[in-house]
Amino acid sequence: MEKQIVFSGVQPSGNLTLGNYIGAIKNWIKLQDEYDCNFSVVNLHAITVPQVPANLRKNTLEVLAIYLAAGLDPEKSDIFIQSHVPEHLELSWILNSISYMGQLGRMTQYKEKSQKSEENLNAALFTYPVLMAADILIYGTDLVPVGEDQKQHLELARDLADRFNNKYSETFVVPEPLIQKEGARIMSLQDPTKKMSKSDENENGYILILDDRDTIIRKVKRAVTDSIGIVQYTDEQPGVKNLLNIYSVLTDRPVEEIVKDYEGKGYGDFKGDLAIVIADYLEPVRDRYEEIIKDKEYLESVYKTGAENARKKARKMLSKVQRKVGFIPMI
Ligand code: ATP
Ligand code: LTN
Repeated sequence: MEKQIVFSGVQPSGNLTLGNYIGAIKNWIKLQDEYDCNFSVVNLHAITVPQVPANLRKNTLEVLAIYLAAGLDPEKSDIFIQSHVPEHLELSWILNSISYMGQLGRMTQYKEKSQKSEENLNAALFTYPVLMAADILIYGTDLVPVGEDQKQHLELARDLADRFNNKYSETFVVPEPLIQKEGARIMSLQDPTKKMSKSDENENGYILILDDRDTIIRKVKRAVTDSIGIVQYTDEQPGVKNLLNIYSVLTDRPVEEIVKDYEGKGYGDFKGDLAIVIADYLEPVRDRYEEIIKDKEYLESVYKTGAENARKKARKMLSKVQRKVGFIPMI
């Protein structure tokens, strides 16, 4: 039987957080044996908000190195930089022609980000989810492992696949989101009603995958909790709830068991132990990262091979789509 197809990506729009790791990358690792996987550093998406070119360049290689340090294996998966596979953009133009302005205007991420940049609102931010749909549909993707915040974009990708299939005949697979129940939405350590985000202006709100031990301990200690003072899992204590979620995913232990361990103990003990759990978890990733990021030749070989393989697959789908919409092949 043919393997099912997986696609996912992270934007090189800053340093990756524990939220990106738990919500996305960590879940990709275990898919590699069972699925035909494609993982991309989605730099075309990153320029929908202002970027300093030198930083974008640096972040792109950093994200790639984090992928590899986390355990993505170029022998098993195609790992590539989005702009090296321009077919995504060609498909995205065609999908734009069947996308409704109204639906794009209702995307939560667009609404949030456009408010932040009102005076200089760019068109790419608006059509961003169409490019994301192209990323996914061009590989005939069955499954898209993402965090909770991407659910709406995935719904759009599904709509576009359906709409195209109905208008031009069966072409695209309608993809399913793969959202892990635990850790789908890691919250900010400073405001547990907001998601942990790499673009947060308060650096105490997030833990970076590459943060050192002391920084991790300091940030966890400063995490906002409440005055109730009991380690328990309830909506009235969103800060503690978030910390328990992180603890549980990283140790693979049920929340109830962890809550029991802290019966009669305060937040100090709990946070102290959690900081060590996080630091121990990230340390080997950071060590591998330090090795990989130095090896530019290796990084180049990974993204070059990844893009070559991805392009072969992408071209096939693109030609099919072009034929269906009435474009004449050159030869
Ligand atoms: P930004 O905050 O700059 O908008 P981001 O941190 O959301 O970006 P993305 O590149 O947009 O990062 O997301 C990459 C992946 O990480 C997506 O699958 C997304 O769902 C997941 N993700 C991001 N933040 C979290 C979080 N706080 N909890 C769980 N998953 C997350
Ligand atoms: N929109 C995503 C990043 C992204 C993506 C994708 C995720 C771009 N293309 C395709 C999954 C599949 C984000 O902002 N997290």
